[in-house]
Amino acid sequence: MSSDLYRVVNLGIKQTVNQIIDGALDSNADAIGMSGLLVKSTVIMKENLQELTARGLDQKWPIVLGGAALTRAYVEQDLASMFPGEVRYARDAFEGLRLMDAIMAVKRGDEGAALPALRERRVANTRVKTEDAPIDTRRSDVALDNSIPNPPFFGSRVIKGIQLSDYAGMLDERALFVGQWGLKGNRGEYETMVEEEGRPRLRALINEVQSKGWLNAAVVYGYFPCYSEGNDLVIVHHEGEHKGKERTRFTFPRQTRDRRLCISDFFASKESGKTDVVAFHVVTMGSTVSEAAAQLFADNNYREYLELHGLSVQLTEALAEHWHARMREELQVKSEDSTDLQGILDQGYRGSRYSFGYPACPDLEQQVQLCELLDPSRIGVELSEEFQLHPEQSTSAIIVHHPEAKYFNAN
Ligand code: B12
Repeated sequence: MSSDLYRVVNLGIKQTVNQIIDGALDSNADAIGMSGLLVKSTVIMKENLQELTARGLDQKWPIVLGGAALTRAYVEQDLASMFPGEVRYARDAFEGLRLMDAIMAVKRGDEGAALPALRERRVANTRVKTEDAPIDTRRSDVALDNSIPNPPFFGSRVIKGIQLSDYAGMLDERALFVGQWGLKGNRGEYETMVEEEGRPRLRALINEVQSKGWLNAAVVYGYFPCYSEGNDLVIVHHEGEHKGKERTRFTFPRQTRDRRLCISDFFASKESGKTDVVAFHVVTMGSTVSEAAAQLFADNNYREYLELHGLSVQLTEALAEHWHARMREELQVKSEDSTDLQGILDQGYRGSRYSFGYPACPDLEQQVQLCELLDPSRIGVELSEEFQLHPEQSTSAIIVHHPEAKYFNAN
């Protein structure tokens, strides 16, 4: 299959719809592509399409959308039904290219040329609207007789200057090489690429970022007394005049099917009279590496940008994994850990580390309570109005010790 050559004018991240329209007009674009990584971007995509329509520009450019936050159904059913122009979803860059070929064929007026059909709505949405249904707060069958570990302290602590050698062992090479750097091939080819390109480049890049002092790994973490109440997890004060009284609460969604799991079920209930313990952390690689990556991007050094950005985000994950392991050690449950890295990456340990925005706790807004408890500004991390952490190379989590706690989808 052959493709035309396309010039991509990269406008950069967090552009307003007006900047996108101006960019498309300035460069006389044939199509507009937008990428959405976080839930919030699904709303922004919709608003952008509405704005294009309001300005009478909906027929001017076909729109191609992609990114982890979007799904084919959302783009080709929900968005397509409100956008008079053409909008399509691209699962990856290759589908983006195929779409561009079709878009250009239509534009040239090639005989029989057409954009791929929109995905059809397969089943009518028969699920009862949850807003009208009473919220199910009945506990699931999660065991209640688990032991509750003793944390080494209550409250939060800040750890700075963590050495790369401490957490580099948790780096998920596959996620880096395949997911970020785009090394792909069949099994044998992939191994050769990893040996000949991936690992040598990784070693060189790690030496470079270390010698330049770009990595400033830091963590803020803590343990808090708590109990569950229905779908809520209630955090209580551990000291002072309000000791034992409610400090803040998180509300988690409950599955409507399967085991009807809800994160709060993993904690001792109010009625049990027991006090349980929950942990949280925020980890960051610091802002220097973010700025270095942004500079490469601004200088049009895309390959270097892709490599540095990819490494820095995977190191963020590695740091989160490493600190979670430290916390299991502190809670004295680490003896249950899997002995190899893949086992650890597949949650081969007691409990789980959930991040707000992930399927078991999709509500990003609850990062607010988490940040109140930990005050990550002490490691230079701020929560934006859109509940994103800055610098980008940061991640937060709620750490649950219950042996039955594993990833699940709350929908
Ligand atoms: C790496 C990663 C991170 C990294 C870096 C994130 C980053 N800014 O790059 C770190 C560890 C920092 C991170 C943190 C968080 N993350 Co994260 N993360 C991921 C992960 C595992 C991979 C994303 C990635 O880099 N993929 C590689 C790139 C190259 O792929 P891509 O972006 O999908 O793009 C490809 C295609 O989608 C397509 N494409 C994309 N856009 C476009 C556009 C066009 C026009 C076309 C043609 C194609 C196209 O082409 C690309 C190449 O194939 C995803 C899960 C996943 N598997 O996608 C979650 C994910 C993005 N993260 C998620 C969440 C919730 C978070 C946190 C909020 C968690 C938390 N509470 O801390 C934080 C937020 C951080 C912040 N600063 O606010 C959620 C987002 C959920 C949502 N729908 O909003 C995801 C989807 C995980 C999940 N399954 O729930 N994360």
